[in-house]
Amino acid sequence: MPAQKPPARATNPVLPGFHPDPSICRVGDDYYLVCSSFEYFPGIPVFHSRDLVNWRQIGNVLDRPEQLRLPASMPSSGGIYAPTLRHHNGRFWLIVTNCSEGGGNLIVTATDPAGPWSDPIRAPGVPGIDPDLAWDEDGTCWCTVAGVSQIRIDPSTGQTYGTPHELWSGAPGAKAPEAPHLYRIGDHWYLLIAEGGTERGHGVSIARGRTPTGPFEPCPANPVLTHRGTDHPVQNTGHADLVQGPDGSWWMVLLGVRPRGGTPGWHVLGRETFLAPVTWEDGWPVVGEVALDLSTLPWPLSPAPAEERHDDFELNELGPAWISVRDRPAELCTTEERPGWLTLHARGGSLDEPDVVFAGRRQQHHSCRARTLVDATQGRGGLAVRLDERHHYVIEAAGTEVRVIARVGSLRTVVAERSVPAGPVTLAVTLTDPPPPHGPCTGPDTVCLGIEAADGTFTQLAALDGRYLSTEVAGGFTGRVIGLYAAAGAVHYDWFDYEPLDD
Ligand code: 6LW
Repeated sequence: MPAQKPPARATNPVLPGFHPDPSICRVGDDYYLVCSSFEYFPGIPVFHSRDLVNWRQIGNVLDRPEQLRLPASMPSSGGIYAPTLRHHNGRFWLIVTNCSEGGGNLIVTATDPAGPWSDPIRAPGVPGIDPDLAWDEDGTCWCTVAGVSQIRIDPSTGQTYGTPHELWSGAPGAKAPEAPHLYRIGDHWYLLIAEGGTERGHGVSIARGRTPTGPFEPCPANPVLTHRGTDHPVQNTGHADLVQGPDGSWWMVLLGVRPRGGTPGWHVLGRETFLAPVTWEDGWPVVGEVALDLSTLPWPLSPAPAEERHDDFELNELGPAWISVRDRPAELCTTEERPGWLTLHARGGSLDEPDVVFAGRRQQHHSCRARTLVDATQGRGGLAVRLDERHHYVIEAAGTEVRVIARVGSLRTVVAERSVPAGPVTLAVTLTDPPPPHGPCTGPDTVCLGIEAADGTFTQLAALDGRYLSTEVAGGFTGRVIGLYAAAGAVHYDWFDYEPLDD
């Protein structure tokens, strides 16, 4: 890895914000990583890095409607779960479960991970979620799934052979043995799994055997990684994948969360991707600290890639970080109708509907500000902090009226209303630490929603407790996404700006 100018940051999480279930592979000096995307379209973000710390999104695997159709009825946290990315025989292979109706396990391939990826090959004989692909020395491919069981597969056709074979399910009695990955390392085959559930009990365990089909002997030090019952600032650590660097070093990517506030601790950015060093002792991996500060890594880091934080909507297409709920029909979400503006046409009645026309980006910093200039003279829409269709705060414009609406579970309330002059208005949301004093009941953050005058003066209309937009309250597998939507008519956005205030 050549020396380059110092990076802007060397910190965990290496992919902050809603980036769960990381799967990684390396080709030469290049690492590629993918994550789950659930109800969002395009699906499965793909990242590239040379140093495992600075990642740049190079595309999305499922970015064509023919590859991913999520039904209108699908609730949040359905859809695309837990991909595995591998490189074999000069191609990238990705297997993933579409947990929505009519979905199932799918395989796609590409020669360039930036795309295009093939149309999906269905693999109906794969017996569960969290599928993994691993190739034996003779080219036989094994697909291993949560549970943990395994079946032989031809990944080029999706055809499976024989009946599923139980492998090893982690600690006796531990819940949710899942996220298996199978590797040939030295003289052994290693079966890495997550167990204990994706909440505070999450952990990573490993077993080894002489063949890819077992039998598997558990590592005496299992779980090789867990933060359960600790004060570590990163919790829920699990769902991991291993990778070896070109220098022979080993690394683990894993998911974790950063709970904030009083008890029980609320995480609002979803499950994020972290990096940990791995060493080997007696043929078993030893996972190092999941450190927030990665500046002691043993190699020169790449410069941090420029991030998409301001969008003037001057291009025909939205960049790869933009995600929509369920789908993004070109006629409902376009930068071509009014050049230099993003136009959204409403389909459902509000952000409470699973088929809302929405485009946003992941909230990646605990403290941040998002703003947009909206023209809602022909419709109703605005700026949202969205966890799911039942948990979101919005500041919405319609003609000369601006309203703040809070949706929390089955409650929906207009929190504030204000008249504004006719014409475009700047809507703003600022997310910050809750004001002191802090105690056991303090929430994770405060969400301030308001309008900004032409001279930059901010008028706050509401300050809401962020706990109601946390996974501990809402449930599910995603994290906050901040974005734009249309609830009625046509709504035009001149620009969108996302600005980190800390981290
Ligand atoms: C995924 C499972 C998990 O299928 O959560 O944390 C599920 N791990 O492996 C959804 O991401």
